[in-house]
Amino acid sequence: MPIGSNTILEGAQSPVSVARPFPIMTAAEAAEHVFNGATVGFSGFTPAGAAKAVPRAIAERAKALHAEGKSFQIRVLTGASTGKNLDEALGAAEAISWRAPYQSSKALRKQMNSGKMQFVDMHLSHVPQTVAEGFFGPMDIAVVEATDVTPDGRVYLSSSIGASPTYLRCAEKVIIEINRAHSPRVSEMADITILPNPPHRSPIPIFHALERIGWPFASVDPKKVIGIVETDEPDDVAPFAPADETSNRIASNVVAFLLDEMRAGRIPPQFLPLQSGVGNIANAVMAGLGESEDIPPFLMYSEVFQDALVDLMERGQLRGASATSLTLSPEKLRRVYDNMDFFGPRIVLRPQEISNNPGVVRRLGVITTNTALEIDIYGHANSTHVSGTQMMNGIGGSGDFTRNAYLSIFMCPSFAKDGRISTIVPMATHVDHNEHSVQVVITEQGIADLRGKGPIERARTLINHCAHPAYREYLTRYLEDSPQGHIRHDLRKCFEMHLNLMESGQMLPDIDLKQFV
Ligand code: 0RQ
Repeated sequence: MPIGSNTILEGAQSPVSVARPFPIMTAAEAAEHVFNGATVGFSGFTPAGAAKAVPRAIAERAKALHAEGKSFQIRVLTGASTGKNLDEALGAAEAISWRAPYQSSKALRKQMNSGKMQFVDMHLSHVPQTVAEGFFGPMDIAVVEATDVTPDGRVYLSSSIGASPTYLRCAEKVIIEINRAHSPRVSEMADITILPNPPHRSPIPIFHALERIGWPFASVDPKKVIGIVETDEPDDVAPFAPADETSNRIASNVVAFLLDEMRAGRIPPQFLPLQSGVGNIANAVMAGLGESEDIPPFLMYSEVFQDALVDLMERGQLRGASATSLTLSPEKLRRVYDNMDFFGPRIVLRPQEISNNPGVVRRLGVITTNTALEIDIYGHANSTHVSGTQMMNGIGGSGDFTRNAYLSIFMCPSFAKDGRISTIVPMATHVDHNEHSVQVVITEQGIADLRGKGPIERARTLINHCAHPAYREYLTRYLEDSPQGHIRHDLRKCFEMHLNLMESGQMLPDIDLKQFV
């Protein structure tokens, strides 16, 4: 039963190529429609399905205008991070004045951390509603990658759904990149609905990770489409590096923890759907779950379908996955496209307000695994700001899932930068996930199960099980010497390790770094 109103037309079940009434244009011609100060909504959730040729052309236009001494910057919304054709290209051209909701670009990081660009770090499930309600003002242009668009306005999206259905609906003008590098059959995975704005919402009828409730296409008013740009470019998703020893140890601790939970009856024998963050640790955890003979074949209710999951699905260890993007390296994506009869029914791609929906995550009982930069001894996790000031990527979907998890797990190595930094600290310099939402912390050192423990017990467990041994004595002393309180903190010393790092390049200047090799 479709909900919402992705219903300009209903019923088509597979892409139909028909003569298009829309003008075909070059990327440079399309870029001419983007004016200085415009708010542009691009497709893309990770590099998957990101617009490519038009953002590159906008970057070129910005560079040319800047060379003439003219101002040209735009406000950029996407589903999440993108890649070299979008964030890196526009960032290098200094063509972005304002960016939301997530990024992982070196160029943009530099600009936002030096105050040259504004960045709004958001929960990804909030993005479509925020745009639809007009909180960010009008959206001038949407640039969306698709495999096809029909004259009556069905847009068959490519390898990600993200916020594109909302951008197509809300933008005043639309440019569509038709990318032939994608299989047109990718739309068999799409399940698209747009939630109506409050108070017109009803429960989202997803009772199983693979339940479908919508349509295989997004909708656009054909009158808004100013042109089509044709491309033939794969998503620039880099393959994962082989997991290092630390990631493998974290992965085996996660597997051991989940097995213990199953044995104790706190995870049912059929298991519960999993969410996984992105990155090398997350990839190693997924691979570790697949290798364990004791973990039953499971489902994912997550936001990103990444490389390790292709193998797991082929081996039958992963029964199915709900996500919003197919973030696969070219080789893995080709394997999926070449075997659509197998993968098509097992993967559902949803808009990000559904893939990350708090109500659905809570209902399905999702077990979440995310990564942090630092976690304090009481369980507050910082996933975004190095030393509380320098933005790394953003909160992404980690908050959507963590806050509503059946079981929320945070993972990180116990140290960074060859031991100069402890990731377990007295007080987090920025809090993305607080002690109320973080239930379990896992490093390569061990597992801290914080459930049911008061603050002091949480601190002892975290220090003894997760901190690197080189930092345990300092952290224990900090805890025991701090003034009594429900939470013990010494406000004069709580950032001593961070201050040491700033001043001497090492959180504890006296420890021998050789022990971390
Ligand atoms: O530095 O890049 O110079 O080597 O931070 O750290 O350990 O390689 O971990 O790549 O998985 O990233 C939290 C950023 C972890 C990521 C974060 C340094 C470290 C290294 C990266 P180098 P690792 P990862 C759903 C989930 C938020 C969004 C999210 C993230 C670099 O997982 O962005 O969860 N999460 N989304 O050396 C200073 C510390 C440090 C540190 C690590 N305490 N201080 N530097 N580093 N800890 C997905 C989406 O939403 C799309």
